[in-house]
Amino acid sequence: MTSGGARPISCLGRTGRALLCAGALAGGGWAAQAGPVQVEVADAAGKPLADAVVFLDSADARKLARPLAGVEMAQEKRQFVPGVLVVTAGTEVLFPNRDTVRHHVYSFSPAKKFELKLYTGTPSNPVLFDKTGVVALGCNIHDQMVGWILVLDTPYYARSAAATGRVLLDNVPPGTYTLRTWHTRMPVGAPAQEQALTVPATGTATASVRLTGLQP
Ligand SMILES: [Cu+2]
Repeated sequence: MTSGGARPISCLGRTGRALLCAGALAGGGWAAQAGPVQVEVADAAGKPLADAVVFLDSADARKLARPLAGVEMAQEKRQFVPGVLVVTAGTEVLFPNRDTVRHHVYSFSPAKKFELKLYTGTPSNPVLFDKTGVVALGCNIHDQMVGWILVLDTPYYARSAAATGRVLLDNVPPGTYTLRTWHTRMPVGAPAQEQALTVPATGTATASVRLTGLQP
């Protein structure tokens, strides 16, 4: 099961040692060896797919994830901006309304159920996203408004580029990860598609993802 004999593996073993290792990583440790991960995302037909969110999960990654600061999901011209927001668990998000009409933002998603009743301006209380998962946003007044917040438990995530479907994740420490990919065109409630990924101590890790079951 183990690979890359030269690579420090103390982090990958028993949980009792994992904390120590996360500390070493944060302090520089073998983070210096962290390398790039390149992922190509395509649809079932092999066509490059933009705007997929690719993220790397592992026990060590979870320990390094921190809440983000100053994050907003605005409403402009009766749309959520950005349409897709990626945050780490524990992040508080403000929902400023930059339109002159009132919005009434809600989510019924298991990862976060909440409601911001009819408002203009910025509600003073941010909404805390403390559970991982996909949060689908809607507005009670404007049925066409749809937004997404993807709540992750890892600092390693990025979005696939237009035209190429490529994702580059920098400074990923060596180790074994679960590479997960999510897209708004996946059926609502579907889990992110997953595959294993090993990041070697040196060189670039590469992976290709084919997302199946996408909606038009
Ligand atoms: Cu609205």
